[in-house]
Amino acid sequence: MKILLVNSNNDVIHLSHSSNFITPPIGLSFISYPLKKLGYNVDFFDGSISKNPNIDFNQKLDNSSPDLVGFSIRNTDNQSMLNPYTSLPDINKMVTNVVNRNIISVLGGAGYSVFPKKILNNMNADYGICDQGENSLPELVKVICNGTNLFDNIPGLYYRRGNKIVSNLPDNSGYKNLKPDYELFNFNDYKTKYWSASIVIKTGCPFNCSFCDTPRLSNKFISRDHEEIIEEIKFLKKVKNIKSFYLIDNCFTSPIDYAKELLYKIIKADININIFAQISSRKNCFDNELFELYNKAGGSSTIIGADSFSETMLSNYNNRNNTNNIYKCAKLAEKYKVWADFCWLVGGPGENINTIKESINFVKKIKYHNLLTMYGIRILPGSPMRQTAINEGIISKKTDLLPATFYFSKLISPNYARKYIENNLSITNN
Ligand code: B12
Ligand code: SF4
Repeated sequence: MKILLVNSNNDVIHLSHSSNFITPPIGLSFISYPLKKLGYNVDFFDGSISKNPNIDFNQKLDNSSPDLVGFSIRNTDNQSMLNPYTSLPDINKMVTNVVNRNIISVLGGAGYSVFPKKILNNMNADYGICDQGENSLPELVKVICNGTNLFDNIPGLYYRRGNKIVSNLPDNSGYKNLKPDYELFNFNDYKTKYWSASIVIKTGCPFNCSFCDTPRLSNKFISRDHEEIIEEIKFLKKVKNIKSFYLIDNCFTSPIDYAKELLYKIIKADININIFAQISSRKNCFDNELFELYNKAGGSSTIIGADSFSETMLSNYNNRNNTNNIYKCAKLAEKYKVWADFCWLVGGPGENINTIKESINFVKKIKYHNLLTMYGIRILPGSPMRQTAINEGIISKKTDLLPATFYFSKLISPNYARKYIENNLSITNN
């Protein structure tokens, strides 16, 4: 069977505000490896770096003649209330092209997994796989090849039974003992000024911030072994000449000992690379030693998780952090010359002119490289924010959240908040 894997988000054109955020399709590389190992012929197309994705994709289908196309949907939308863009209509054009050619279609990816049933239904594809796909897609391909229709044991599979879409529980076991296929794509296509490759460190999260749905994947951290990570970095440096790495981890410095040990091992391995990871500003997630190790391991930039600089808002987001910690973390970044980007949300429950003034006053006391300001909270189905929005009458229980829907505090208007912030701070809006 010939399989074509497609990175379907049209990022270069539409997510250009985050051009530093180009993401190598490592999810697909984790899927390609076992497929090739089973002897399947695997080809690749990337709509995220094509200027004419539909034309180029059509040509790819003509040349490659696949029996099955797997679409990776990383983002359903850009989560921006001010400049909204949804990727789904463009992706649907590609899926429809495949469906019309009677080629088997399978959907997957982080964005798809937020709305697995709805997207499968709307796009008329044959199958969807929610969450991790490296075991499920090869399993599905085997079942299709054998013609057994034994779908029940394929984790995360969404498929049609009669008029209904039925599903199995997903695989969220993390990335231990798994190999990515680094021959699938060319890393040079995804170079940013911060990183060229991404390495999974851990998945899941035990925190429960009200706007986030990551704990849906796992409410505890699932960490990879340090040795496995170092081997992957060494391989990419030696074979692909990659020198800068994004460490995929929602909360890299929690638990702090795991992070310090990894940084220490990177230093000891003497591989001379640059790293970029999100440093958490929560209590016990940073100290002098952490920043020193981060710096020595090649970390000269970071995003410091903050979400707000107002005590009230941090508490309203159930962030389990306070401004004192954020301040100390920012000061340490300054001391160790780590360029820090901060990202904050404006407009959550209880946001008003006073909480905004509080945040602005705080920001004036710290040094930052970029301050990424996101207005409104994209309501995600699995997040506690959905219930808050229902309670406040912003959405109902039946509201379809696939078209990007945002929460914004009724205590201040988005335009007023934006103008006030722009008049008082130098920022990057989103
Ligand atoms: C790390 C990360 C980032 C980093 C990426 C850095 C990098 N170098 O890659 C940064 C901070 C830059 C980032 C930016 C953004 N991100 Co982000 N990010 C993530 C995060 C935490 C992990 C993604 C990841 O790499 N996972 C590890 C890889 C191995 O897994 P994977 O890609 O998911 O692939 C697996 C499965 O999905 C599946 N799979 C994938 N493709 C396919 C295809 C088929 C056919 C099948 C069967 C299965 C399958 O199998 C794979 C292997 O197991 C996710 C959270 C999450 N829930 O995953 C959010 C997430 C993907 N990001 C999200 C968003 C919105 C964004 C931004 C748009 C934010 C913004 N406003 O700027 C940008 C977009 C950037 C871009 N160009 O795409 C959302 C998307 C939600 C949605 N509804 O669309 C997520 C899900 C977070 C969330 N819950 O809100 N992000
Ligand atoms: S925002 Fe970050 S820390 Fe909070 S629950 Fe989500 S992944 Fe965890």
